[in-house]
Amino acid sequence: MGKNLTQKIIESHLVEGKMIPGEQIGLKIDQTLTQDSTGTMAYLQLEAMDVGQVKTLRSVAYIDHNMLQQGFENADDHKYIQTVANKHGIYFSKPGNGICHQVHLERFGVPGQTLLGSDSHTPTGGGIGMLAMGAGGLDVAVAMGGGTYYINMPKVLKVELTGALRPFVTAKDIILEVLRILSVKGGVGRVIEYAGEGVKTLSVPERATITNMGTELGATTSIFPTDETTRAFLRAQGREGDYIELKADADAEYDETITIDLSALEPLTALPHSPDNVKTVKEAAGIKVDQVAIGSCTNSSYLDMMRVAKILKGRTVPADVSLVIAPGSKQVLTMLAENGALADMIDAGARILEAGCGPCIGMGQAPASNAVSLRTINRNFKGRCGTTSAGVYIVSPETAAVSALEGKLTDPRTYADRVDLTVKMPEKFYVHDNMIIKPTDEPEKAEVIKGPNIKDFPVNHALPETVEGEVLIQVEDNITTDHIMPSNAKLLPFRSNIPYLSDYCLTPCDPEFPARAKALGGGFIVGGENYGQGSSREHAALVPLYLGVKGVIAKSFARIHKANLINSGILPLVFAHAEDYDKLGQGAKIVIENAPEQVKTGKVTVLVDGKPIETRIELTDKELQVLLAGGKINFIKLAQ
Ligand code: MIC
Ligand code: SF4
Repeated sequence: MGKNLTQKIIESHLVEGKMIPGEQIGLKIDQTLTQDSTGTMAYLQLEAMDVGQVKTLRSVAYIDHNMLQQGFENADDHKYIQTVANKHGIYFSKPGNGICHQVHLERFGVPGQTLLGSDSHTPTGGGIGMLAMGAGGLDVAVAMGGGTYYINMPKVLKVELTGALRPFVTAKDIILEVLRILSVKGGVGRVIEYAGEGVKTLSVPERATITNMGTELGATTSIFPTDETTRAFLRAQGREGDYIELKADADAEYDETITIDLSALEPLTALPHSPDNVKTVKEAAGIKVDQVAIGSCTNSSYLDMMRVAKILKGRTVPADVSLVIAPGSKQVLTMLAENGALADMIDAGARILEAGCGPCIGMGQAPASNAVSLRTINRNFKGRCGTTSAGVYIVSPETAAVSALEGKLTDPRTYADRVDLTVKMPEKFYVHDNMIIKPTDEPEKAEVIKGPNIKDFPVNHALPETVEGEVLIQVEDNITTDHIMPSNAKLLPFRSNIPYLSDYCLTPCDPEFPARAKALGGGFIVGGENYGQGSSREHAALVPLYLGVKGVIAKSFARIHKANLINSGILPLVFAHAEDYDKLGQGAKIVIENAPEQVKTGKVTVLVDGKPIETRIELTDKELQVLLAGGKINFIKLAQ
């Protein structure tokens, strides 16, 4: 039987386990990336583990999220990351060099290698055939130290692409269609592997848009095969030597298959407040638009920006629309500046931001109250843009640019008679890596600088015999890590300061949660389906740990968040009978007796006000050891 591409890369990196879906496998990690908002924790943990020089083929530390420096905090974090990277053999990408995923694709990604990143959109690398996964900072730190990365062997879902996109229909519309079909939970436990005749019609940045936003499906990762298009992209980056051909065997088997006819697709949009709330732009057209933001790791490539510039050229953004554009990297921005496209954008009335995440993570450009904001981003969770009452619509760059000019959500095909969107892929990208700093050859002399904003992270203790406490909060389905640990311009500067962040934990669900958790000395969280979807931020586990949270009982968990809870020694329990959710309202008293013994069996009886309910705890052997030890740091210390 032939193998699919996912199985081939997993097989060549398999350190432990068997490739049977659902079973634990250990993978060798070739490359890692971190960004600044998760990176400080990752490097504090790296230091705590005494890793010395990193053992990967390449590790890169990016600064792209916390770029507003309205106080000393972000600058302190940048300095810490730069100095710690220098000491440990890690390349450092300076603020302004671009968004980690965009830059990594341009300058570092290698087909067929594994990449682990402390950011949920690390699967962007799947656009050039990497097996690229997001994880919590601690798992990335372990991988930097040469440690194995453990996951459950995913199922492989093939998306067969047929036909070719029609003009003004884009890669963003492909992934929105996949989200419409599968939903934000549909990718859980799966790798999404693209195949079929339609693949060759897509450029590398288009493939990367699709694998990037595969994260919103809850997938472990997404991947494209490589071909002459990949080779040409790497050649244009001066890296043809990194190319290898990768594809599934002709008789490869997949666990599931869906087919998408690219020629039948239309421009799509995800309505507030979920990436799977998908409609055609035509259906939603006409809504008055207040703000349009073009950029983010999903859609900030040279090709995206050139098409936007072509739409804007010689036209004007109306008085009541604010258009902001953030190109994805220094490379993209320089090329736009050199060929005049940047001038077309500025002239049309766009506000140009530095190359970074910017509005995507609420770092500035929060819209007005009740505003409608069209964005080319990947997730539109409520409040993430910085304004809770605003509605964010996810669209392609083409739909965004046309709608910005029209002042209302508009099907971009209405411009088909006015604008020719053909953009040639450059034969040579502009390459000048002066904002990528190589680590020192003399690490023993290198000093690590930690400013006062950098505080210790909390460490749990071994799982006790009896675990007890009150239900502190009961929340609904699809709670995101943006709910659990909100991120915005005010909070991001405190990503290295867990005590400070703890006052904001779960406040979008209940502003009283932190005070209650503190007053009761901790307790339990009760969740619905897909608890913890979204970002990889381990702060969504570390902050509850700091507040004394001992367990989360939910209908199901998102992959990365569940791993982060285990790494923090917090029990991720799943209701055996979903209807028991109703018995666990706020204030219910919970007792788990003989906790370690019960956890080992995978079945945990929880006493709720004295009455038993059944829960499951699905752990690999390694995860069980970690949980019993009270988290990964304790587990590693015990092993030393
Ligand atoms: C996001 O898009 O939510 C982030 C901000 O990039 C996060 C990382 C973080 O919370 O710092 C992610 O995707 O993992
Ligand atoms: Fe940055 Fe947004 Fe991408 Fe997260 S999703 S890495 S915040 S651009």
